[in-house]
Amino acid sequence: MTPAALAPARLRILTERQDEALIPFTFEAAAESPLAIACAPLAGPRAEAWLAGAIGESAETRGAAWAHGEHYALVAVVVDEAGGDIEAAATCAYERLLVAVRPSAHPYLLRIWNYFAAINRGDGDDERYRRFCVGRAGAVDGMFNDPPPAATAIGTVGEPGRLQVVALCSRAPALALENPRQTPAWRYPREHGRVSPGFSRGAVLDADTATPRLLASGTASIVGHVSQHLGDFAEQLRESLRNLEALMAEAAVKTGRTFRPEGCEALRIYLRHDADLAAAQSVMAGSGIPTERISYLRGDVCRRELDVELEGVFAAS
Ligand code: 3EB
Repeated sequence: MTPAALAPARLRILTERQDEALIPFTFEAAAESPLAIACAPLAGPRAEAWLAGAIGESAETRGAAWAHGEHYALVAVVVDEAGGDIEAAATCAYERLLVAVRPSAHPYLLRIWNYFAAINRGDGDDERYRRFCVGRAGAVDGMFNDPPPAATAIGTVGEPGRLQVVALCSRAPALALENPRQTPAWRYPREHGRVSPGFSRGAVLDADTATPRLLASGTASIVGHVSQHLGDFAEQLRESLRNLEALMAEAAVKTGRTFRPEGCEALRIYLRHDADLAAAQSVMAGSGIPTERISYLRGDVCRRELDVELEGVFAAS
């Protein structure tokens, strides 16, 4: 084996709490920490530890958290939605994020998670998710869109109050991926809002090492740019899995490595309705993804007609 093959992975994810994690995610509906995802855990692991070697410095307060490793860094911000103005909150959060990240040793944004309540409230262009997209687009720079990070945007329960943005940053860019079955989100037609959502379908990290990781963005039952299987939960989940398979195939084309469901390190499945848990578990039983790696969370998809979204990390084999 080459020395590179013996070196520890730059990034790896364990589905449990680890004190030395760069990003110690927990899933708990009522927590205040910038790294606690406010989606009720329905089944599976209640934590993800994103490990990235030794952490040089870190800090956490009620409104922000950051940590610096060698190759990767974490920046998280929580913004109060003054008067429920999600557009202004998104602009504020992304301005704060870029101010912290761009002049740092880890200026590249590779993966972003966005959480806020009542994501589908409001109609047409006034829907809160669409206003979030407008606010985000107004705050980011040219580097953000070239290419945009992999991302998730999920609705939490309760009334509008806080916008939580968590970002994985790096010294070096990742390989951004699009899904051949799906229209790039940054090219969505006008019917999906005034501003196209700024995210890539996935990213391959550490493609220069023996241990690449594929990070899949929030993936739903969308083919082209059109939502599929309205009202059919199991088929929506199967379509999301077909999108995930297509993304893995695309990652293989771009890297010359293989990505398989069995290589999944962590998967989050967001369900709009708790009652769909059993159906989700039965579909996932045939997916090849290790059951013990799957966290089922209560969360609203940003398209009101869709009931499930998944995201995850896959180690190359
Ligand atoms: C979609 O195709 C799915 O706005 O950052 C997934 C991942 C989705 C990220 C975002 C939105 C975002 O529109 C929704």
